[in-house]
Amino acid sequence: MMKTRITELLGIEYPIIQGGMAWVAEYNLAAAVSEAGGLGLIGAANAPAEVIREEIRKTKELTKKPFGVNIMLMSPYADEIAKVVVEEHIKVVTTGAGNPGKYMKMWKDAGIKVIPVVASVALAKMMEKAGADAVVAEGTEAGGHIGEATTMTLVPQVADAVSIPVIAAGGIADGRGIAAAFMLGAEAVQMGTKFVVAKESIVHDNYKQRVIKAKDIDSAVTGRSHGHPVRSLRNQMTREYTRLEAEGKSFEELEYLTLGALRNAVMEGDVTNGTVMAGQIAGMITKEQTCKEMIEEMMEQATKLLGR
Ligand code: TUI
Repeated sequence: MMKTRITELLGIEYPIIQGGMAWVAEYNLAAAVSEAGGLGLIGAANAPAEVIREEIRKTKELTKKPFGVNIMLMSPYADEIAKVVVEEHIKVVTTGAGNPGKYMKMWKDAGIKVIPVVASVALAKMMEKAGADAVVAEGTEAGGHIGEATTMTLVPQVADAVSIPVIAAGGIADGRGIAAAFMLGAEAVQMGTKFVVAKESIVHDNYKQRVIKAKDIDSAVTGRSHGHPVRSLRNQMTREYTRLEAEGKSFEELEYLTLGALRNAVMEGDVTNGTVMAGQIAGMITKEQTCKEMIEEMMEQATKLLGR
């Protein structure tokens, strides 16, 4: 148990939120994190709205504790999913890869707690003005689609700029990271890469082993030249992408190369030509554990460090 404005807002025991990772954040993982006292999230990513409705219903069968849905705003189904979360009485929505302003009124009217993921102070302030209940300040250490600022620089600047509570993300996977985030002004953390290797995570074992064996400098960022930077573990796919990017290939051509590549890595275990999205902290993640073991171990370490 650790009380912050975030644990109070969301009705959770520990200030730990699971990232809404594409393909990874499905109902088994979301329910396991929520059951362990954190906030589990279903990652809607690019999935059709009816698939997400099913995921929500399956999560409800596994846990009575609070959980949320992350909506990836570049998804062609974002508008539909924005309505599904209202229809299914979801209590918490986080958003990524865009500005959720146009959905804010509908969600607030439905009593949903809205927590946009931001990568800049400007968007954090805009979101507070639009009625957000909190923001996730995600640093460039994170996996997947990222911004430019580091967690160390972004979190205190966002905390100074807004009055709503701030959740830190990017580069956190143990109690030291949680304690450090609190020192920077955060009142909770969001973790993705750590939960990829959870026992309850359905991710293919090849993918989990790549994360577990990764070293500090094993990730690479592709897509910067097109304004869609994505961090993943270096492999044949990132090398090929980087080569074609340097040749000046268009965003569409590169997207074709990676079409389905994340699914192939997560579901089929193709860690050679697939996209193995992971954050820089992968180098510190060395074993598979249950979500409960992860959360309890990290919270024990964090509370000691924070002297609580
Ligand atoms: O969204 C994420 N991480 C993601 S989404 C994703 S799915 C995907 N797959 C392939 C290519 C692209 C996406 C994988 N990982 N994190 C939250 C996040 N949001 N990080 C950065 C941002 C962000 C960036 C710019 C949010 C808003 C923004 O600008 C909004 C605006 O319009 O001003």
